Amino acid sequence: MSEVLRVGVVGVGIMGADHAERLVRRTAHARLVAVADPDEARAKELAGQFAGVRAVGDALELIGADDVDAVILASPGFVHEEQVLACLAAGKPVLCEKPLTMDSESSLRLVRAERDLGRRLIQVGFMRRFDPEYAQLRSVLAGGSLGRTLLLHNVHRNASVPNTDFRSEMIVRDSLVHEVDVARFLFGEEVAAVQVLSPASTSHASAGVVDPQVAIFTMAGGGIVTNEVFVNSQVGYEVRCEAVAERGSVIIGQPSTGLYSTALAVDGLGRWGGSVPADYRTRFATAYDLEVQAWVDSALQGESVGPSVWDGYAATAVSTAGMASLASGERVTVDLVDRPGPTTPASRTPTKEQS
Ligand code: ISE
Repeated sequence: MSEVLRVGVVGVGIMGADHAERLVRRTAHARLVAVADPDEARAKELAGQFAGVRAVGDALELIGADDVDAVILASPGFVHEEQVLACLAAGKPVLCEKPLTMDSESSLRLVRAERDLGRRLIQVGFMRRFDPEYAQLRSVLAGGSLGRTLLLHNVHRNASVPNTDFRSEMIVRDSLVHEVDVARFLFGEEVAAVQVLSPASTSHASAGVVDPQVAIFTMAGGGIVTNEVFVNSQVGYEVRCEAVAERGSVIIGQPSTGLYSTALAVDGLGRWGGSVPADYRTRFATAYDLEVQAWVDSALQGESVGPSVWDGYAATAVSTAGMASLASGERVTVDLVDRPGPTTPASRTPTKEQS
């Protein structure tokens, strides 16, 4: 391939900075040209870490810039709708971090906007689909050797979350949404209903915040998915998934360091083991790298891969039902419109430079 995709990153928080670094150091056929954030000083600080990258304050200015071929949105979910629409209007491929938007209606507007455009430009950042273990699990299940998939059991733990302004719904919308996509990806069908249970909370959560939460999905075909999400586990980042099928089960995300490591602990006894990753950037580093590389390659080829705007909408619809269930404790049916017909692949991106 002899072309380079010139990329702009919107949002310079944890994921924006991580993607910027990835584009500069580990992504082939891509060049980071600009970063945008309303906090311009922070944008400048990030841009300053790389040669030839400029900082702008206005996301829409970055999206419309002539030297930006494609955009990664790592901004907060409540600005995604406007920014994704601007990418569609400019005809630019966009990799939008999850959640696609904050509610079903706005996600559906994006499904319809892309359909009206007539070509796929939106990829949603459900990176677990690119994780080698999840991908392998899916091919085992889809291969059919274990028979029909009946159950999934997911565990999703973060060491901690910032306590200021954190609300229980954020566990559903920002964390559980990954399990929603995993369930849809592994079963190959929609989530029909969701119930979110509120066990006793850890003393490490802020007052009034329900943490951990247990969510139960009923899939369209009748399978059940159990999910524990615990964002103040104190220990580290743990993501595991066990699939149970008619003739066997498969577990992914078990700790394996490849090393058998020993050390002397404070009590004077020897210990063996490995370490728990601190956060998702470490645990899913390979998945993020593969996700962004696949996005860049597909944008250059005028094709489209990975989770679509429909996947983003379907996940938002489950989160919307999940937040209602968190409030009521009841099982809530997921409200999804009929899926529109397929859009054609993205046409070639308009401006490219030769490498
Ligand atoms: C965060 O936004 C993520 O996407 C992480 O993968 C998840 O583990 C975390 O709980 C979310 O807040």
